[in-house]
Amino acid sequence: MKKNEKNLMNGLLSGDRVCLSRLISIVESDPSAISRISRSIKEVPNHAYRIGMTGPPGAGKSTLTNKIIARFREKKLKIGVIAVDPSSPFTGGAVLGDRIRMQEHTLDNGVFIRSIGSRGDFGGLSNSTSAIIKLFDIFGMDIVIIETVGVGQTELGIIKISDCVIVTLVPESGDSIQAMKAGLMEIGDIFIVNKSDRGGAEKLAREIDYMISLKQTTPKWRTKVLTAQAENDIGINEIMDEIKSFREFEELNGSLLAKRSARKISELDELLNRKLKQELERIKDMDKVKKAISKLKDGKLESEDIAELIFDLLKRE
Ligand SMILES: Nc1nc2c(ncn2[C@@H]2O[C@H](COP(=O)(O)OP(=O)(O)O)[C@@H](O)[C@H]2O)c(=O)[nH]1
Ligand SMILES: [Mg+2]
Repeated sequence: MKKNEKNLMNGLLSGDRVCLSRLISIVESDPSAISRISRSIKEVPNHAYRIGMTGPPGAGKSTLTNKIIARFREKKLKIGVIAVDPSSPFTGGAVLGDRIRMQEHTLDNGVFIRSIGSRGDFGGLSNSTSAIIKLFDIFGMDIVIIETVGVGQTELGIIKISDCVIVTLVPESGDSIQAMKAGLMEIGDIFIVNKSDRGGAEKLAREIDYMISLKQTTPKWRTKVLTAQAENDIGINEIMDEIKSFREFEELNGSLLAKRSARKISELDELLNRKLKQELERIKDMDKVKKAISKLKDGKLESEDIAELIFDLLKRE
């Protein structure tokens, strides 16, 4: 591990926010740095409960997050927030919006908010998101909230990194069919119809509830649809209760543990993929590989043959 990283890690472990911030920048530009960092400590605590906040732009995710932070802070819990900006020209202002919405917490030492770009990676989440969550965890956060925009199938990576997914919808953001198309119906553990001051919320809530009742596969847990007015601080206590119930339910029946093990396996998968790709760069005779691949295209070789060839070349290096 690099010397400055070591110093930063010591700072992180002693609760230095500047060190946390600098380490986040390091893993943001090079997500693989997290391997070095987490190897330098005995064990990653895996203590933080991860809440994923998703839904269409403008639904009120940041406003809701802001209120949820306040409730957790009443219990003195430490919270890390990652606001993922989809870096698209259409939603370019999102990061600024998130900052403004959560501004009241920026001076609170128990809250750390970071906005990051998604760079169009799979799942709409950058590779660095998992790494940042790990840093938050080592720092001693009790809760991590990840805010992402959920607009299409490619944005559903949130489910892979969260313990609990909250889907926020609004009456005017389109009907329940829209949400279903975006794949949001499948991923929510809790649904919120926000902006209920605007009318149409009860109807949308009933529609979503009906669709859930058709899809519900876990017999014991019944996903709820709550209505809220984030801006007016209405319905927030009910949301907090629901988060608590869901967490307790999953802790008791073992699903939380199962989810977390599955996540570790998929992390291992990604890590191996990355390492293997790095290994491939060691091959000097790339011309041979390229030629073989062109034969694959015109059907003269099969993919199995090429895989064999590549592994042979690797062994020779
Ligand atoms: N009318 C109404 N507006 C709200 C409510 N909650 C949030 N908003 C507004 O909706 C806009 C988008 O909120 P924001 O939290 O940035 O949405 P995000 O893009 O999902 O994070 C902001 O102007 C908020 O003030 C609500 O309950 N009622
Ligand atoms: Mg937002």
